[in-house]
Amino acid sequence: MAADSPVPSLTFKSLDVRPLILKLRRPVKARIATIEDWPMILIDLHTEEGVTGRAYLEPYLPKSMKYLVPALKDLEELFRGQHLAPVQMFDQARKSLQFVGYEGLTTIAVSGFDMVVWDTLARAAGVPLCVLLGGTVGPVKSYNSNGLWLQSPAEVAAQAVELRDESSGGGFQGLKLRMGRDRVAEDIATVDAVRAEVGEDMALMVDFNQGLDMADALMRCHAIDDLGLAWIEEPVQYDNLDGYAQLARDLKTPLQIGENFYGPRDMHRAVQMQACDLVMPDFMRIGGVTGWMRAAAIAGAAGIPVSTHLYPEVAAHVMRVTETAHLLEWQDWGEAVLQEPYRVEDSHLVIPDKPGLGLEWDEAVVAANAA
Ligand code: SMN
Ligand code: MG
Repeated sequence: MAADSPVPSLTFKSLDVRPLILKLRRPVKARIATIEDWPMILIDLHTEEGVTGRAYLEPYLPKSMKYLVPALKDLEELFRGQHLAPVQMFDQARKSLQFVGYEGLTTIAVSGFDMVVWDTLARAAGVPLCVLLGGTVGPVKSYNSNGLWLQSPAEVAAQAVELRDESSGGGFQGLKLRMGRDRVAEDIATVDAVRAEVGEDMALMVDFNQGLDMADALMRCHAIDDLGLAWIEEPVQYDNLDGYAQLARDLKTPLQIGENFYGPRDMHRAVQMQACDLVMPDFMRIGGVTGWMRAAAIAGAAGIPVSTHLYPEVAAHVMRVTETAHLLEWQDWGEAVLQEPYRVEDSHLVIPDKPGLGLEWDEAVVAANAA
């Protein structure tokens, strides 16, 4: 590499991998699971040149950290002394695990590794990640996904107002509700109650969190098909692409899937099968930044709008270079460990003008919540 390159040559030295558990302010109460403890794995990448990058994983189940931490430490062994090149490292890391399969925990570990490599490189270059990726710093349209779990219509409606007001300016312009109460009438009553509080202009998305079988999904999705919803998310199990293709054909409301795509090829398959109208990959499953860029190219070529799932900081940067960028999912469950969380203004996430992702840990919070 030329000596005056704006991206310095970096050598991988070591990885600090620290599991912790945060208490959720508004526990997840979805059809698929109840979550009160939010597991996080903080990943710090050190280079021989003294640059340190930071990223994290949020793997839902505290027990999964028992497998993910050693998997990340294995990647540390694999890359010690290597030149830092995120795309090449991504392919090498995946190939090193091909024999046991791409899906599941291996992809989650590789995705976390990929995110921290990209952050390190952007920090060394002295630019925000979105700039390194060929974009510019700017606002990213977001909706608030911080709550609206399976509670009573009145509770959800009151919380919708709270969530709307978590953005400065005129407040959030989109909210996501969770669906799948015992009776479909309760779900409809919840949407109606929220509408009555936040008005017609608020975009409302609903998420069934894979909670329905096909028979229930047909009945329930048709029952809510005229409510003017922005999308219906994951009504059935994530890998039932035949079922999704049928629902996508039958429904007027856009069908949203993607948080369970393991790598870009899963998105390719869903697009080919016309299993959805919208996609929303998750960073720990799609393959971090590298996997996102490859998946975003598929969605872009197919003309399918792309939203994000969790990891709002990484999401903000890649959305600036995503051809069919739709909406960022704002979610602040890991915010307590950040010295300076990203801000939301007028329903747009604000990318700080800092190198990389610009994340610094609050070490007191890390120490107090170590798992
Ligand atoms: C979700 C995300 C994380 C935990 C539980 C539920 C949900 C979403 O599927 O899309 O935000
Ligand atoms: Mg979801």
